[in-house]
Amino acid sequence: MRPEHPIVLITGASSGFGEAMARLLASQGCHLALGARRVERVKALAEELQKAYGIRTFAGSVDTRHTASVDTFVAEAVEALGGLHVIVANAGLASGTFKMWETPDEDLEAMMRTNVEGVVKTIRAGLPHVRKAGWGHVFFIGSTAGHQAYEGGSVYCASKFGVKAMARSLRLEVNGEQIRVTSVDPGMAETEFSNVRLKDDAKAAAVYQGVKPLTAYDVAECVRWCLMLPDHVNIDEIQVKCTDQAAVHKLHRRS
Ligand code: NDP
Ligand code: 8X3
Repeated sequence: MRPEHPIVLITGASSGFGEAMARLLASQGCHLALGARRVERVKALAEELQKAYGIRTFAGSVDTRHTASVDTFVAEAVEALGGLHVIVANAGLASGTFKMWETPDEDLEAMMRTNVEGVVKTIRAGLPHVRKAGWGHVFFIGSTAGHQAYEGGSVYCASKFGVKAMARSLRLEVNGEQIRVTSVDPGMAETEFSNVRLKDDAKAAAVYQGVKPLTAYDVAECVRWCLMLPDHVNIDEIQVKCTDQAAVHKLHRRS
């Protein structure tokens, strides 16, 4: 049965989409488990939201590339909050814009280990608790890069095509249980994403030059909407782009 105040676990809650989802879902009365490597950020956010909305929160350090780190984070969150209903496997990144044959191992491993392996590890650790609750929702955060490949994006696109495949597989695997599975797949959104990818703040700002990109809150709103729909309604995939972006390569720049 749907709980009045679902317990939601979000990875990558220290910035961008994860932080925005935490803020929006807290305002809806959800209890929150927030994780990221920059633990001081998630702790401050959890404390702020607990005070503002009277919800229960847990904040912990997690590196989703590592099984032990994920397992500990999830176990501590479940213990602190008394269960788990919703998993948002959001932690992820792009690292560089390399042609495939130029991709350094470091960037290759960062993307595949976080965007693919980290998602498996997060859901693998959390799903038994969602099953135990008997009602739940798993969110994957994919990308338009999981629908359309582009130059300089071979590994990132591969990882996000992978996310789409995992969401589709999991939906088949939990069919018959009251567990909904949604992939939210955004186009360009202004977060720390481009700063991390390009490792240069001026170049990151130029990505959004003359465009009105999605905000993190636009993406968080997609998650909120899917979650709040009645139990018999499952949104499989949402591809959401800003109006200025008709396709990965088709951007209307005003200046
Ligand atoms: P941000 O860089 O703002 O946020 C990324 C989050 O992921 C941070 O909280 C970061 O926390 C966390 N993270 C990264 N690596 C790890 C790790 N190994 N373990 C735990 N947490 C990690 O970017 P966005 O909010 O934009 O990105 C969120 C998701 O959305 C990603 O999966 C991204 O691929 C996807 N996306 C982004 C789009 C965009 O244009 N912004 C469009 C489509 C999809 P910390 O560094 O503290 O660990
Ligand atoms: C992020 C969107 O177009 O930079 O997932 O790959 S894009």
